[in-house]
Amino acid sequence: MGTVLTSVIGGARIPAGPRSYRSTDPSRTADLVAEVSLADAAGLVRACRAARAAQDAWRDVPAPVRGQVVGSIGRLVEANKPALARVVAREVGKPYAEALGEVQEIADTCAFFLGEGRRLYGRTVPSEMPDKQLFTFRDPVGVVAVITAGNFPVAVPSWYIVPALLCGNAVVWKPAEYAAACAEAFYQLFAHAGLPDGVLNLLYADGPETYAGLERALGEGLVDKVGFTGSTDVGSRIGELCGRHLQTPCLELGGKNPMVVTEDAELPLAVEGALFSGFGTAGQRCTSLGTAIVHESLHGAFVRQLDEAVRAAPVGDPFEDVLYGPLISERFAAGFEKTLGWIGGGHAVHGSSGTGRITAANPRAGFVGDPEAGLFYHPVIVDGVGPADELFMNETFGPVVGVVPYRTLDEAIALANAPGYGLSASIYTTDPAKVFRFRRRVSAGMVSVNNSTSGAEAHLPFGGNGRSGNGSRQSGVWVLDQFTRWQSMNWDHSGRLQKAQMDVLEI
Ligand code: UN1
Repeated sequence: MGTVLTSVIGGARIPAGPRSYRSTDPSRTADLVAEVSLADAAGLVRACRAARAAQDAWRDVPAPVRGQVVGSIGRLVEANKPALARVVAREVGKPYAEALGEVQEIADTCAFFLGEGRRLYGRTVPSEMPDKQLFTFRDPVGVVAVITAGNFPVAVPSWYIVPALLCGNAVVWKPAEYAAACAEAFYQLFAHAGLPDGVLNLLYADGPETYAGLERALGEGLVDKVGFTGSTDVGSRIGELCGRHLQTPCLELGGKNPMVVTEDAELPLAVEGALFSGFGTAGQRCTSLGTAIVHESLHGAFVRQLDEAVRAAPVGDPFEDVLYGPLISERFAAGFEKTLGWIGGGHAVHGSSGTGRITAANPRAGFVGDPEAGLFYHPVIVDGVGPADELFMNETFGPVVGVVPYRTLDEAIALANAPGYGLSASIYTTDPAKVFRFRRRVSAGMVSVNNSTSGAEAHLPFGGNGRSGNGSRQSGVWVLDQFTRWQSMNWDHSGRLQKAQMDVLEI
């Protein structure tokens, strides 16, 4: 009987409660990775209170010193990179090489915000009156509730938690329960870097209790900002809840990310990009490729070459050299099964020796590991999709890529925008005029040129439009506007009452 992980509120572990979740290895679902005790709504409210109490002192720690703490976190993460990556590969089935990259993304984020602690600039602004000076200051918002998914169980949390802490906020973090061991390891590294108790609270809970707790905490004025990464449906519920309390959350939701391949594109490059972003991470990135929109002159060759590339790519055990491993958990597998049901009679299916679960009875060439033991799925290419198909219109979160031919660039852009998401979009072309027309007209927070839809760098604004989010952006300096509020100050040293707009100097 192993230890049951419990939440940490105000620096102390809370006792295990009656409900727990068993997080298993998706490559060997019979193997337990962590058992985690689930807190209830009242636990989340208590965590927010502890955060509120701790934030008071943390906000007064000078920002460069908070930056030093962030720097220590980054160094600890670097020093423990292989160990943390192993937990990620084991618990969510991400290939180990990708997991190392994910851990690197935390270190990169810390490196960026270490320096930001010495900036956090405000401005001095001239006044319209003499002997008066205007200033702006960035202040922390207060308590930030962070709710994250398990497909990037450590990098994406760091995009919220690191800048939120640097800005002087306290955080209550609710990780995905199916990535509890990743969350625990991440928390341990942060706790050892010298954060005062209560500045980062870790709350293991399921969705319904989190929502109920958040509703109460917002009602009691205990939460000042919500950061959420997850599905569009849950994101819109969280957005509604925050709106009732006049808050704008930071929402990073789904994607149905298009790749346009123009008639002048370098085809092998486009095929390589489609393979990586469509099937890498088993298609479980919010930036994964949804649909390849390919000029009719290249369409046949593109499908053929992608089909060949997919068939040659090894799939299986994430600790081997594979393109992708299992789906993250039974819940993700069930969601993907539903998606596969969208494939209809009018579609041409390529890419594999089958659709659905890979088993010994339904094998796949190049499979590494034990297909019966885990949540492994065939890679699927579905040709001939269009706006009338669910598969074209909705996020799939699994190893399936749609393909559709087009004639004119404007037709391709219309197809790219049709599903109404707006996270990441890519164009493969050698024509700069097409690049700029595409960039202007496509609805996407992130555009790639001759590069795949996934793999954003950690210091550029990250976020989407439409069904992908509410326009908020994470990462780099842009995220500072999520976790700080501007305060303006005017200081009159004239020794008399000068009235704005009324006592303006005439010359
Ligand atoms: C996500 O899937 O939630 O751009 C984030 C990428 C990664 C992050 C994906 N750096 O693909």
